[in-house]
Amino acid sequence: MRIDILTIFPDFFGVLDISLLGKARERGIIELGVHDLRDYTHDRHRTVDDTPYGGGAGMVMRPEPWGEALDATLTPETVVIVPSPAGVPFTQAAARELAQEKHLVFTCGRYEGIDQRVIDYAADTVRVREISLGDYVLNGGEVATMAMIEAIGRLVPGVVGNPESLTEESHENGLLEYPSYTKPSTWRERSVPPVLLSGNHKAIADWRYEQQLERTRRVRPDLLPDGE
Ligand code: 6GU
Repeated sequence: MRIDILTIFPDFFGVLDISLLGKARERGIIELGVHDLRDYTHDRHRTVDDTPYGGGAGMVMRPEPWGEALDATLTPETVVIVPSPAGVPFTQAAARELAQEKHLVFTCGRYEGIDQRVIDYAADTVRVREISLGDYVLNGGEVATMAMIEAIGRLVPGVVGNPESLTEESHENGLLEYPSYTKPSTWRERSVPPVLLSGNHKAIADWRYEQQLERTRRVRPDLLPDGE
């Protein structure tokens, strides 16, 4: 998979050199390009924003640098991801779908957003997804892009060594994860639930499923079908 990021804060993405994604890049599974939007400006001040037509607070990103940046980056196979609090909620299902794509381009907007014509222009030629991380506001798309790349990147085939570790997590079966324990079996007078030491695989699987249900009912009842 190839991922390109368009941003006015390219330094933000230095952390993608390390950890799991860094290894995937070294192994050639994921290719990453980070591009400074200001490289596509032509004025002395490298201007990327201006006041909104119709008035109102804040600044809007001008379309010209975005147009040139997209022209230099898009291919017919690209999916453009526009991080925005006004987008469709990001989910594990969305991450799974996007992990199958060949090329993702993240457009990190700042200020009050990007001139809408940029998004409409891109949507004329490629698939565009406006995606939100949740019901709160970030200053720009950079942190949201980082979160999405981490969620998507670890689902790209070959990135995580043991693919089974991906199927037992929160959200993969529609429920929150069961609690985990490791050695020692007693720590500060707290013991590990005895069933986990029993060697009875069926009993352990049943207990873990019950824990998933109990936790989901308690903290995320919205994830359960009605009546559970
Ligand atoms: Cl994707 N972007 C911004 N700027 N704010 C957000 C968001 C995205 N998701 C939640 N808040």
